[in-house]
Amino acid sequence: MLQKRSFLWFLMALLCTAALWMATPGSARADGGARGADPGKRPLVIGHRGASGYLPEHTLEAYALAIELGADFIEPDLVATKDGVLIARHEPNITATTNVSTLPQFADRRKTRIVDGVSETGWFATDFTWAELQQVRAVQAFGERDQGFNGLYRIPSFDEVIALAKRKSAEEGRTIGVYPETKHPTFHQQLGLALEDRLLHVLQKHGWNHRSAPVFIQSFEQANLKYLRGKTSVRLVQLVDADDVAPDGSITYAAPFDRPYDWAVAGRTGTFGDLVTPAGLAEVRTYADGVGPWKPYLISAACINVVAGRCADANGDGLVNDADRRLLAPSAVIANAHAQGLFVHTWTFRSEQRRLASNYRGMPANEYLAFYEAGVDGLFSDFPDTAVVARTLWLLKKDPDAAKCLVDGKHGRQGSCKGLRWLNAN
Ligand SMILES: [Ca+2]
Repeated sequence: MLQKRSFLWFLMALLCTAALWMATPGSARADGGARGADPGKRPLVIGHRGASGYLPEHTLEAYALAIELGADFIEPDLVATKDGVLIARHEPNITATTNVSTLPQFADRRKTRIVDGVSETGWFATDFTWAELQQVRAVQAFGERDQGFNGLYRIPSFDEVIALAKRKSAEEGRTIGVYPETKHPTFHQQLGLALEDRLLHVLQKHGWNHRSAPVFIQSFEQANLKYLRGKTSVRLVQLVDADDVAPDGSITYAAPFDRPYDWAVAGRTGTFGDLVTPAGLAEVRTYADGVGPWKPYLISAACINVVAGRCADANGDGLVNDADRRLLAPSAVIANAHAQGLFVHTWTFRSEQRRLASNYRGMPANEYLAFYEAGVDGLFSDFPDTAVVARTLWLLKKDPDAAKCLVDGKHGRQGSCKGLRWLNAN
């Protein structure tokens, strides 16, 4: 997978594989077609904030590692600096993901701001210039993950993330795409730092502002996607959030995770859940190409033991978490989205034991297998290596010929398959 090959060689292999695919009426093609909006495609593995399970999120190093581990796309969340540069951060508030609170030169930048109706105190990207942010270094935001890389890597711009994707594409001999998210579009618009045109400007600079570019633009808000639809043909994805999952596995809603924030501002009622009903999906289809529901919308899990209306420790480890839940049957959301011609990319896959429902028996690969089997077209993972291995296992289960490719390498599939690289090539 990490071996290099020339672009020409890659192109020829791609054409041969495509030709064989078209000519083969076998199970693999039928399986691909069954997934609706993306016929013939394998599910995409999207490196969520890079390989953020291993390295501090939203750094060039985390993105590069995700690519080395086999991710098809890397995911930069975008916020704006004071001087309008789009940078990769999960939030305008950079306190939890950087060392900014420890830098004396920026002590006076600590502020309280309202983000989507919620008061937050900390250091905000919108109070720093791009040049100033070069003094800041990223840290691992998850306490249970390796803190040994804290303070080493800087914050990249979106421009640099695309440049990395292009550079690594050439090195790897495969196309690596970017999956930017407009973070808190209304917040940025209210500050005069609207993200949308800036995002398109950077894509345009790199020649990636067109339909077939390896780009998806995602947002939890709706109005900015509708605006973007009028200005670009790049594929757009409506994200669908929620607050939590009740003990019975039903999805719960509480501000600010109850509805898109632009709905709240405009006085539109309803919840995120409305967007994944058949009527909601039909609305999404008018401006977007895909939908990105939180994974419990697709397969939820209920508490095994409920005491006084709350989840109880079912596995006896003294903790109450996802390991104390049992999976419910998959919902109809994927089928309903595919019926509308929308693809489905879901999130977020994480390997820690406490995040895995009991059915997965402590094996992260089992969770990926469940969602691939349910028909997702892609998923966001903090651990893209596991997502890629699980995809190979899934392909082996679905297509008996895939095993020949795995074992025989270039001799399998009439000389067209290249072992694991064939299995994982999109
Ligand atoms: Ca437990």
